[in-house]
Amino acid sequence: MNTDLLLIKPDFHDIAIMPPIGLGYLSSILRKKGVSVAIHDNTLLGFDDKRLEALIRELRPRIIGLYAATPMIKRAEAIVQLAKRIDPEILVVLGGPHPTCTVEETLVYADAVVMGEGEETFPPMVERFLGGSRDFSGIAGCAFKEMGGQVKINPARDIIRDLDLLPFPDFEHMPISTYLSQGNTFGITQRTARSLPIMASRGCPSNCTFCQRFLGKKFRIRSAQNVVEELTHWKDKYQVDEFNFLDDNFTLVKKNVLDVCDQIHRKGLHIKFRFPNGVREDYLDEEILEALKSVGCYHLDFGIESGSQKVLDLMKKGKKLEDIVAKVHLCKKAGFKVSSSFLFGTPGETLEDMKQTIRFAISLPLDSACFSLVMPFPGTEVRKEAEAKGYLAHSDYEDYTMSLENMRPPLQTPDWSGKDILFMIRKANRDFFLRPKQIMTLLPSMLNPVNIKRYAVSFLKTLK
Ligand code: B12
Ligand code: SF4
Repeated sequence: MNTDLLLIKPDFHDIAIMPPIGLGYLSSILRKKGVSVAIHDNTLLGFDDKRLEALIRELRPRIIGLYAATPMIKRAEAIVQLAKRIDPEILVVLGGPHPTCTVEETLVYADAVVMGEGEETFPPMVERFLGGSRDFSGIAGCAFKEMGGQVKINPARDIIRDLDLLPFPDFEHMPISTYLSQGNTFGITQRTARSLPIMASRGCPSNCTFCQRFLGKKFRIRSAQNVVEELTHWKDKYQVDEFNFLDDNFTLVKKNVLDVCDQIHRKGLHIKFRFPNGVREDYLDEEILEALKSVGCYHLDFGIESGSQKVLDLMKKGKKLEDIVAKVHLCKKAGFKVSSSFLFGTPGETLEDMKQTIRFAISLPLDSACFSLVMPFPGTEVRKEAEAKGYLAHSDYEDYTMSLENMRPPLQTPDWSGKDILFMIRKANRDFFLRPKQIMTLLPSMLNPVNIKRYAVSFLKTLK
């Protein structure tokens, strides 16, 4: 079989496995242009090199496109090398958060990189390559190696302003029934594993120093009609009634949130949904909460991040502790499950600040919490600071993950070592979760068969 393009998400021990919507968008657009596309999610299918080689030999793609977040970049590089061994003429293009922020590093082994959103940049590259040229000059938003091996970085492409113009992601050519049946929820409090991801908006204007914001600072949202059309489409097609909104900052504009809720209500769509990537609690008020609750939102995930005002300011969160307390109580009163992430290890933070964070997390009526390390991802302000001050312990990207097992923390400062941080995270997990009230709150989710394997086992490891 000859395939024009094979899109791959490399394998990685992900905390949640879901259809990769970014690759899905690229596939939908390219298929409309007559390009033959296959999508292979190795986080789901877990092929070893032998099976990947067999797949590539069977599909004989002319182009391989790989998604990569930072912790999976080494695996992505290994797949590039595998592809090149099979056929050096295959064009290998990388996209996603890591390649976008490490263009030159990535072009040491890849042929080209797409920086940021790919829907407008990748199709002209594919068309040009299938037409016989490897010269991507003049295509904004990409970088590539010229024939002589020199790196050429084209100007950045403007963000996509009207997201309604995009088709829905191509779930039809993904093994959706496997995603839905393999029993994996996105977070311990999720109702069911039979859920699908959706993105209603892109971009975030906030300035958090640890965040990459690689889809841009400018916030754009699809029309409420377009979002609800997509929800209805997947519900009807796959009998799915739960959705995970992956937006960076869905609640930024109140009117948008109310419009989406109103549209769900008008269409009589019965669904459940959550925001596992987090919403900013400071934008929520009683009216928004009531609207969200009335159309099926049952869980709110926040990025409170710290219980120290000094650290919140260092992170440039733009929040006050007292407001956070008030909002968490408001959301609980409105009947939502509430959880939050907390980050340890911002440069300038002390061990005392971390203890304050643990006390703060315990003082809030949270259903769940996730304590992890600040990671100096390329492209973030934290990384620039760490490099300037000599705080970077190493750049072994496989360790830039939330999994604590055998992890070597990539940051150390005069206030703490990597070992101190790991100790604090384990202490936070023990102090927060091993309380009778918390155990009772989480027990039903922990005993849920879809969660027991993935969460209960890995959670117990974080307490050691
Ligand atoms: C859902 C999600 C997850 C899910 C699944 C990820 C997935 N992609 O399937 C889970 C929960 C597993 C997860 C885990 C992690 N995540 Co996450 N996640 C997200 C989230 C919220 C949405 C991803 C998404 O679907 N985006 C929407 C689509 C449209 O964008 P996209 O997939 O990037 O694709 C577009 C472009 O990147 C580009 N593109 C992508 N791939 C390709 C390939 C080719 C060939 C081309 C040409 C173009 C291209 O075109 C696409 C269309 O425009 C993003 C935030 C965000 N705004 O993206 C964070 C984000 C990707 N995650 C992030 C992080 C930090 C993590 C973790 C490292 C957390 C941790 N410490 O463990 C882990 C590790 C992930 C890994 N596998 O390596 C960071 C990435 C930082 C980095 N440099 O890696 C992000 C950007 C959040 C942030 N703002 O900091 N994540
Ligand atoms: S962490 Fe959230 S609020 Fe902060 S910049 Fe990133 S997406 Fe925006």
